[in-house]
Amino acid sequence: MSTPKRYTITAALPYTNGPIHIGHLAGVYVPADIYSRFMRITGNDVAYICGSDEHGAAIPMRAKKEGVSPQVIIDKYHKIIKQSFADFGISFDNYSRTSSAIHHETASEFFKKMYEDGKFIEEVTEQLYDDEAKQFLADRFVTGTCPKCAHEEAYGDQCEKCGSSLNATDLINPISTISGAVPTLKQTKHWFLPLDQYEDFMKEWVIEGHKKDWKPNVYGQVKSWVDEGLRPRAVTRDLDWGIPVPVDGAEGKVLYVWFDAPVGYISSTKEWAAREGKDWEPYWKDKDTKLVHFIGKDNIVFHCIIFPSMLKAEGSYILPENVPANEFLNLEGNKLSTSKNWAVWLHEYLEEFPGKQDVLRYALTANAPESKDNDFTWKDFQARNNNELVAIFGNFINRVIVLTNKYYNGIVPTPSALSDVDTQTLTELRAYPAVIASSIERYRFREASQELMNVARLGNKYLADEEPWKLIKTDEERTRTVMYVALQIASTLATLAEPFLPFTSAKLTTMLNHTPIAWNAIATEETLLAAGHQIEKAQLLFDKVEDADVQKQLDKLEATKKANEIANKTVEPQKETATFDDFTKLDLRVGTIIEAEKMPKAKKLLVLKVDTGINVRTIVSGIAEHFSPEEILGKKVTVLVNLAPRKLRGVESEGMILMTETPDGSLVFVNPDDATVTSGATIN
Ligand code: B3M
Ligand code: ZN
Repeated sequence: MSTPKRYTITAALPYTNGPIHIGHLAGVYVPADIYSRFMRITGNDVAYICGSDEHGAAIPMRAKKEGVSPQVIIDKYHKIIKQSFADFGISFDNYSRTSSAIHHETASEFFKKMYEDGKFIEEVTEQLYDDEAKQFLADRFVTGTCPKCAHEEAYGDQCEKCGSSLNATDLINPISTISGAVPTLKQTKHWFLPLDQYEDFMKEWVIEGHKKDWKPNVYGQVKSWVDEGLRPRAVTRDLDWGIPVPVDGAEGKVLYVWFDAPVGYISSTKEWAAREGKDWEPYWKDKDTKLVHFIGKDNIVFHCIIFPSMLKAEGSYILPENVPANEFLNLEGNKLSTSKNWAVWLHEYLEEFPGKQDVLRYALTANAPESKDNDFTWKDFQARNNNELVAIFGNFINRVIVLTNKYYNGIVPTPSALSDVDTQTLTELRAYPAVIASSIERYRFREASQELMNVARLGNKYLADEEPWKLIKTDEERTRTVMYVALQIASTLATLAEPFLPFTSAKLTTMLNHTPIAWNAIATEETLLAAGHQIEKAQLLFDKVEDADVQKQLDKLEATKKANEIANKTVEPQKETATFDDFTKLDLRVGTIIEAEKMPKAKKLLVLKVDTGINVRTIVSGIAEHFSPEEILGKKVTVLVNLAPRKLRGVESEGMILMTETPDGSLVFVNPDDATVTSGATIN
């Protein structure tokens, strides 16, 4: 067993401007939780740290939109997010919040230390200003075209498409997200972190120092930015929501959210250590501590360049050992989006799939966007559950527990001499802790989850080959040995599953009625589950996800898509001005459809007989894909009766029936909603 180490493991602080969804779990929190749980159960000293990120523009923007204070927003979503993490077994040692006093104090001290050590450049520069809103524009208060990748919705501090860190004045064609106005330039003082002075540090620490052990998607991104040349970054803002800048001459200014938020990891550690009666400093200052940041790819620049430069500048902190950022998860082929409600929200998932936290943890891990963006589909979710968790893992465990209760009243049987197959199977079993550990230690959680499933496959195959349910009829002694070996595999699964499937591991531990063998002992311990031990009755670990469950989710997303179409429907611009004379030329009447039939060989056309009050006339209308002839008989409609007649597929059409359409493109008649109006009534 390797020498125990101290790990400070952080997971990106979620903004409290909305709930969290499957993308957050897949990208950051499940991998970080697997890593933290694994490090804990293999004997290391772990601080798994997180908290709510409660400053930044997104929060006051949402508060203004909802007509409440930012405090109302952060209190609401801090509570929802914290509960979601707990519901999914995300085992933080501490989940704090950056609105806390200990964080304001820690972030202020951090800034002041750097300020007093002369690590900032104090400069008056021209910044974007919204003359209507009377506010400087930075971060999400301004969008424009990214100068690096031409993404048209880049923010003032970062482009989410290419991840580049930006100054608001870099944006091409900036627009205020407050008023929509084109910003002007106005002078203001800020304190800048001179990142250009940290290029050599970055080259030595990352470009040379982490070439081999950082994930290619992370290393490559950092190298490209360092190669491009680093520029000073303002670490203060002209805002009223955030941590006041703790130096003279900074009235009305707050710390930039990406200066204060990473320091939130430190303040959350301090809060935890105080509660646990520990010293926090070794977790952030002892050179033997391993600091690992779990983030999404859009946070790479902040965790690999800006925050490490701050730590280096402050001078007393360790630097991250690794930043295993994941790429993005998409949902059914589209980018996850809070604003478009295109997401599977964790709190809603649990309402619709109660007790299936581990199923989602497993499906998201098995399909995690570790090296490229990946797509979550409900079909894959169903397959992972039904074909792997139910059919392999659950089936194996259920057979072992049921048969042990049936044959031996739940007592682990005493084996006779092991056969070659038994020995081979147990040898394979004992190799898995090291195999899975190796994948986890290299941040390959997809691979690790499949190795875990291979342990269940090993057990399933062993039982299927040995068929104890038949053997019991002819060879009781051999059956005892087979069931003993199967129970060793089941016990090992309880241990190895814990980081991935904590709820399942707990259920299995209850069924086996024993503390699972320690991860590091499986390879060498002679007995994993002792003969004579009493296990409990079987309980189902997993049940099937039905097609109807999947369809319900797909229908929900379809409804979201339609709602977005309605919300985003662009309204046709007004036509050029018509005079009153132009209007009086149009003769609009109420008409009644008295006959209707399909136009032969023309799928879009219906031939109608319409009583216009003046006469009954034929009108050909392109509504056959929206209405059947039967359903429109007797309908009162609006008719333009003096439109010049024209032949359509050989049929003379004398007029036009006025229609409009719904956001999803269905046609609707424009008709009088008063039944007493008669055909021929003029419409003015
Ligand atoms: N609040 C999460 C995000 O960018 C951001 C992480 C902060 S970690 C210090 O979505
Ligand atoms: Zn860009």
